[in-house]
Formats: sequence, C-alpha cells, structure tokens
Amino acid sequence: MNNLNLKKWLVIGASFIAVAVIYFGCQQSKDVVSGDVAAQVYVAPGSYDEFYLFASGGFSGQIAVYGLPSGRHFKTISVFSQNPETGYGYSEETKAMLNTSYGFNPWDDAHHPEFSMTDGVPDGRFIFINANNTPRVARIDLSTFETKEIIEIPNSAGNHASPFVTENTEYIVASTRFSVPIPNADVPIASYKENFKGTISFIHLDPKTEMMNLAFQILVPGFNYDLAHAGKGPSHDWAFFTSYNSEGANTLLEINASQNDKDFVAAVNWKLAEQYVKEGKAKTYSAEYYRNYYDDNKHLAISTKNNEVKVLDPKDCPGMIFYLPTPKSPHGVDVDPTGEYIVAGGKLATVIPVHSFTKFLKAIEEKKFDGEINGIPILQYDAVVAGEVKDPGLGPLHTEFDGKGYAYTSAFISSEIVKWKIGTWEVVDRIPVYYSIGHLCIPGGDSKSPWGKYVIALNKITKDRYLPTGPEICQSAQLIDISGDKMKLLLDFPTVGEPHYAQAIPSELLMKNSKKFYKIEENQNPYKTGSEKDSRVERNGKDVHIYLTAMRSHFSPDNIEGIKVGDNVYFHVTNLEQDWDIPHGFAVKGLNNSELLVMPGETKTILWKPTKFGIYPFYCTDFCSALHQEMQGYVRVSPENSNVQLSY
Ligand SMILES: [Cu+2]
Repeated sequence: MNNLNLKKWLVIGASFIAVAVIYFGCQQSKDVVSGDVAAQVYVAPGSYDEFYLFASGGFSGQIAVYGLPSGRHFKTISVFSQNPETGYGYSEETKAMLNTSYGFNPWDDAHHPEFSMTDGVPDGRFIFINANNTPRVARIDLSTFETKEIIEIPNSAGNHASPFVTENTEYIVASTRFSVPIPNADVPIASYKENFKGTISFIHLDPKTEMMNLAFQILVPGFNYDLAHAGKGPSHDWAFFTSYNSEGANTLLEINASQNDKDFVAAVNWKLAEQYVKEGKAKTYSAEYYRNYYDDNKHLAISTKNNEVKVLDPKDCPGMIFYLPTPKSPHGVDVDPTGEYIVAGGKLATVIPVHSFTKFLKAIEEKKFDGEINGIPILQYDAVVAGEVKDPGLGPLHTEFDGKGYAYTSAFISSEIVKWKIGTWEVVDRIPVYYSIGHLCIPGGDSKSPWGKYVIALNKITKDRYLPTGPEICQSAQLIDISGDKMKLLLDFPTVGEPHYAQAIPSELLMKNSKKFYKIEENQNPYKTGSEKDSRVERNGKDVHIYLTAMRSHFSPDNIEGIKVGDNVYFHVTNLEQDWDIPHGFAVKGLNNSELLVMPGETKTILWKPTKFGIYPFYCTDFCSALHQEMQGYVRVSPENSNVQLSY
C-alpha cells in the first residue's frame, strides 16, 4: 500500500469510527434519557415546583434549597458558616449563632438534613442538620428558612450519625464518628483501645417551647458510629446506629478497620434510656457546650453555656442497647415505612443485610447472644436477619423507600441505584448514575408515608457531565422518575457544595406557612428605630451608635459628621418596610466586614472601625426600587483629635 492509499484508508477508517461514535453515542444517550422527559421536568415560567428539596451543602456548611422537578436553586440557608451574602455570622445580631466552647466558629461541614416529623411523617415545621467537625445540631424554621437554634454536642467528635428524629420529634439523635477520650484527655493516641470511647446523644425537642436540650448521652465502645435512623410504628421506642472500626484501629483505617467480616448496628431503646435517667442511673459529667438561639422578636441571637451532661453507661442499664452483627463496615442504616425492617448498607459487603425488628425482639427474649462488649449484648446474626439482597451493586450505602413495597439503595462503587422488593429481597431494577452516588432521596423516603414519585441521586463526581470549571467540577443531583416499574433518568443539576444528603417535601406543606415580613411593632431589638423621626446618632466614648432607618428609597440619617478615626461605629439598620420581598442592604466604603441584608421589620447591626479620615459613602446593596441607585449617604470621618461635632 502506497502512502496515498494508506491515507485514504485512514480517512475512511476514521470516518467510520466517527460515525460509529456519533451513532452509538446517541444510542446511549437515548437509552439514558428518552421520550417526554423535557415535559416532565419543565416548570413553566410563573409556575411553582411540586417539591422543595433541601440538600446539605457539605463543606459549605449551609443548606441549599431547590425546586423539583425543575432543579432550580432558590435559596442558600446560612447554618454553620458565615455568609457574606446575608451578613449571617458577621452582623452583631447573628454572630452568637456560631459560638462554641472552642470560641467563635465560622465554618463547618454539614451533612444530613432531616425534617421534623409528626406521626412519622414530615410536618414542615423544621429541618435539622448536623455539623460534622465541631459537633453541633441546627434547627431551621421552615416558615422563615432561617436557622433558629444551634446546640453543641460535648463528648463527641465527628458528629456524623446525626441528626435523625424519632417519630414525633421527641428526640434528635446524634453519634460520634470519631471516638475520643471521654472526657477529653491528653493521652497517647496508641492508647486508643484503652482510652477512646464513642457516645450516642439524645437531644430533646421541648414540644411547647420547641427548643433543643441535650437530655442524655450513652457511653459506647470506641468504634466509629456512622449513621442512624429512628424506628417507627412497632419500633417507635428504638433508634439504630451503624458502626465500623469494631477493630479499634487508630491508624491506616482503610486496612486496619476493614478486617472484621461484621461490624455492628447498635439498637438503642430510648424510652428505656429515658426511664433510666429518671431513675437516677445517669452519671453527671462536666462538659462545656453552647446553645445558641435566635429570637425572632428581638432579631438577636443569644448564647447560653451549659456545664454538665447526663451520661448512661450500658453496664448499669440492662436492656437499653444491643449490637446486631452487620456485614461489613456498614454505612447507612434505614428503617422501612412499616418500622419492621432495618436495612444496613455495608460499604464493603456483597449483600444488603436486612434485619427484622420482630426477630430482634424474639432473639432478645430467647437470649440468642454471641457474647457482649462493655455490657452490650451481641445478638446472633442468623437470629435477627430477615434476609439479604443479593447482587446489590458494589458499595451499597443508603436506602430510601417509595411506600409501595420497594426499596432503593445507592451503590457508590458501581455508580447505580438498585431497586429491590421488600420481603422477597429480589432486585427488580437498576439504573446507572453519573457518578459515585452517596446518599439518595425520595421525598419523605425515610418516613412512614413517602411521596414516592422521584428518587434523587446525590453524586460526588461529575467528570464529563458538565462544562469544565477548572480543577474542580461541581457536585450534582440527578432526578429519576420512579412512578413506573422502571426507573427513568429525567434531569441533572449541579448543587451548592457537596450534597451529602437531601430531603424533599411537597411545596404545599411549606408555602402556606411562609412568613412574608416581620411586624415592625413586634420588633424588640434593643437598637430598633421604630420610625424615621427616631433615627439618630449617639456617641458613648469611642462607641458611636447610628440608628439608621431604611425605606424606599432613602436612609435616615443620610449625612453623618463627627465620626473619628479609632471609633467603633455601629450601624443599626432598621428596615421599616412592611411588605413582602423588600429587603434593604447596607454597606459603607472600607467596611472590613460583610454587607447587611435586612428583612422588612428587622433590625441588623454591623460594626465598622474607620482607620483613615475622609468621606465614606454608604448605600443600599439590595435592589429595592426604581430609585434604588439614589439610596445612599455619606459619613465624614475626621482625625482622632479633631473637634468636628457630631451632626446628622
Ligand atoms: Cu434599598
């Protein structure tokens, strides 16, 4: 073959490959997304989505709110991280939300949102979420989409197995991923087996005040407690926690914590634990932890410090906690809508083990134990297991339910969702996801009564699915229709931060309670300015308090003189508007801080410490009206020793 002929063949060959790629490529994408998909996710302009999806922001420390089926991003709720977009954690009123026993803590890693429930069904009042790094649980009010309360959890590290709620939100449960000395102590790390312990915490939600309070903790062996779910129906009194590292390794866990064929699901009878606390069986440990509460009338966060916690030792509390052997390094633990089946996701297991609650009770009665650890009886695997789902995909992690007798399990390594039938344990369908799914979410999918229309895959890796954005590509959610026999992929949408877990709820449950503005007459902020005529500037030594009002389209006062270098200038901005969706913003040149975003009827304060004399404009940062651009003012800053009088 001469060169020309070779070239010709190469061209023909290349063309064939190109055609084949286009053809098979199209075939593949047709197989993945077909038919009337666009119509199923299209929410026409002006129309509302059917569900709200609340996804954890992972290392953003926040919660992102999306509509379903559209995947439109509506809001980022500030929870554990400062947010310069709203001033959360920067304004004087909100800083205290981020107080901890380690000081002001402006960031965390948020993983698992969980709705409050009534009778085992999400009720639309609150959503809770955990902080993993500096152990905390937050409560977000779903009428305002604002974080209302954050409680720190002492004697804990890596608050991963949290915050899952009992059937009527009696308790929010939390457990330690990292075991540590309890109380914390300066000991050699190699003394892990001797000195390190885990805890399981029960946070009580007061039904009247709706405030959180750390009711008690249970001291458990030093494993890594990973995830949790409370029981429901017949298993109402119980909560279940997965654990791995029953080996007690403290180094190179990928090998050293993967030795045992089975680790454990810990089953805790919280009703009995409650009883033991009442009977005085708990020991009081000194432990410093904060509770931060945002008062909606004062528009102000208040921190209180607690100094002790009640701790139960399983050795003193028979019948309170049992271990269910579970293959192998289990991750998720999920309870089906009937409350009978407890499904574990062994990330290194070849099957999905499903425990039976009925068999579990019977095994306890018949004392089918295989020894004990630190006073916790270990049940025999065969005595508690209801069945195993064979061939569930590689790396099964989490399971949600559709309320029609099926379970859906995410498989991280094989990047798929596997649908299986409860009772027969047979796999009936599987669908690839793109890629490396962690959690998955069916609206109400961990409740007694799921709205089983969609499953949302929460994916860690999206290489080749989106436009490149530098070294980091977004994480992603995928919407999958589960209304028919076969799962059908409908939509990909990128997420804010890492969506570890998400929960969704019908929009109608939240829309009707949505708060439109705060009543100005109910505003009890100590720096409130009730009307424009009360706006003023007051000096108290080096502290200057500017009582500023905002109303379309001006600030009052808007010319302020007599501020000096070295002053602490507090801008207390009250938004006098009494209408929906009219926030005003505030920023002043050279402000070493975030902006303020002030909702109608609210007062918010930002601290400014001018370091150079001159003229400093301030303005409204949130477009509010046709004359928004006119909404501005000036501050004159004079040298420290100047005798320019205060005027406004
Ligand atoms: Cu404005």
